[in-house]
Amino acid sequence: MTAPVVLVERPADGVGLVRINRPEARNALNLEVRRLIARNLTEMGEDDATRCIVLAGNEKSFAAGADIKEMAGAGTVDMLLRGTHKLWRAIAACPKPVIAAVNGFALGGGCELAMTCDIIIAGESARFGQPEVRIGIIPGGGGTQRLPRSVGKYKAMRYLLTGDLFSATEAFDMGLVSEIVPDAEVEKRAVEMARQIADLPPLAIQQAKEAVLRGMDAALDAGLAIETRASQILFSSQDQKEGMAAFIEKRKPRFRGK
Ligand code: CO8
Repeated sequence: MTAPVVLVERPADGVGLVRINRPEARNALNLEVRRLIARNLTEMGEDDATRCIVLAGNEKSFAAGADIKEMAGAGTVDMLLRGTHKLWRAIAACPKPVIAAVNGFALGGGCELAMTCDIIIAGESARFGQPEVRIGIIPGGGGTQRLPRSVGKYKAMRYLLTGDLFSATEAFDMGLVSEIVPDAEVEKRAVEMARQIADLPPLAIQQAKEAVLRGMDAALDAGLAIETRASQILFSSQDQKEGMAAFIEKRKPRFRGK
């Protein structure tokens, strides 16, 4: 029997782990992998017990891009019918925080997948890149939009137009990576941070994520209005009362997600 191409673990403490598992293809994202990632993130997004999600690959590769062998012979209509943009949208729409644990290659669709996540923890030898132009296409999972929004036009163009790969340190210096850790500790650190987030009041976490993402696509005034509303809404939550009471009473809060 062949191993599933995506593995799912639900460790205790509100953390869900989704692992891409195609080591023989450097974790290339074929349609099945993308469908399973989208389905699992959607399910975990709706599951009250899951408060933060870690998306990981293996020690050699987070994901080496879309599966080139699967699309080499495809025509425009085939690509239209595959409708992979809907899968990317479903992944990006997950309301819970998603942490990418990146070891090895995060290339093409793999780099784009990491960029749909909210936090990127990278191993020291991780390699990022959008090498699509080298095979006659351009990024199709948001790379031409999310990379410049994350690192600025001139750094983004430098990599999008040459296809050159860049290191974890370069990614960190450009603002694409949240934290670099030794390769062997990537997943451990991602799960540790996910647990830290899972312990916090989930409504506040979700509102924070939504305010950042919606605000990034808006003018400052509109973004500030989104933040103001989200922050005011939280004053109706039990967790706000509990969090502030616990601070005043000098005790640990017990958040219920309500
Ligand atoms: N797709 C399919 N198979 C792959 C892929 C891939 N992206 N990457 C690696 N593999 C396979 C190789 O073919 C090889 O298979 P086999 O053993 O059968 O020959 C196996 O994985 C191991 O690969 P390598 O021997 O090449 O391993 P190395 O460690 O020497 O190199 C690299 C690893 C650097 C990751 C190298 O494999 C590589 O350059 N891969 C391709 C990277 C790339 O170009 N990614 C971008 C793909 S396109 C994309 O993501 C955007 C799609 C947009 C779609 C638009 C929709 C509208």
